[in-house]
Amino acid sequence: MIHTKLAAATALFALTSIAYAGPITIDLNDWTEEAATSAAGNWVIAADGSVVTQTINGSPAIFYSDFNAFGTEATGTIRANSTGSGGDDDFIGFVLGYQPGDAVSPTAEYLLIDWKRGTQSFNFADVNSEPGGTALRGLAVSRVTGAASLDELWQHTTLTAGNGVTELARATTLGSTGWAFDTDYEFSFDYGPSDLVISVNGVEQFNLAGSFSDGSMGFYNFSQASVSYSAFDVDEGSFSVPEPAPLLLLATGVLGLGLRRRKQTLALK
Ligand SMILES: [Ca+2]
Repeated sequence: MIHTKLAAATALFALTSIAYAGPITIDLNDWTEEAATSAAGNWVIAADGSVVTQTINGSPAIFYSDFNAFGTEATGTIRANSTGSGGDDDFIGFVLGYQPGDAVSPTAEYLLIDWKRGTQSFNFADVNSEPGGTALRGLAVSRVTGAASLDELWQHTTLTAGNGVTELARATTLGSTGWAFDTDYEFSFDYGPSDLVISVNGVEQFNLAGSFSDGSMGFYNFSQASVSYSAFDVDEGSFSVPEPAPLLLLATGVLGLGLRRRKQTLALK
């Protein structure tokens, strides 16, 4: 009996290892766009699937990956183009732990990494007559809960109970610094169930402990046209993640394995 279980567990473990090993090509054609309102984003993907450009100065829009972010170190680049931007100064960024439908889901929970070029007060007057407020210049990590409104995403706050945005931290050196036009910013995210480290151009900006959710990584845009995003590398992260449930049940009984590191190596197509 023991031998049978061991053989089954070994076979499963081998299959799992195979599933996550080796290079996987990122093709942005396999990613998915989503927003709470129609026509919020227009994501134009380059023919080779390596870059996507969001062209609309509009409501919050997300373009999310076909892989989960836990256990990975994912690197992506943002570039806000001056051409076609109208000289605007709004939000660009990423989401982590994003699940399909989260833009409108009352049970959504994901992380928002957004970066505002200029401080600005505004009232979207979109729902519940929520008050206007100020979006601060700089880079921050926030937790989005439920179907956050435009004013909540703008201000990083909760204005109507049951959903909202809670700012967790502002960046070490970019917390009150706006992004610049026509400049490549390489973001690296090392993400696990209780840890998040984010670097920008090799400088650590966040090192957070907490309780985080798995899901896609995604590109985020709020009221900023002509922004190009790329994701060209995903590798094994530093933080362990739980085994999938069926394997965990087998492995804890037979092999004593409770944790693993997800091995993913993805390369630019
Ligand atoms: Ca704008």
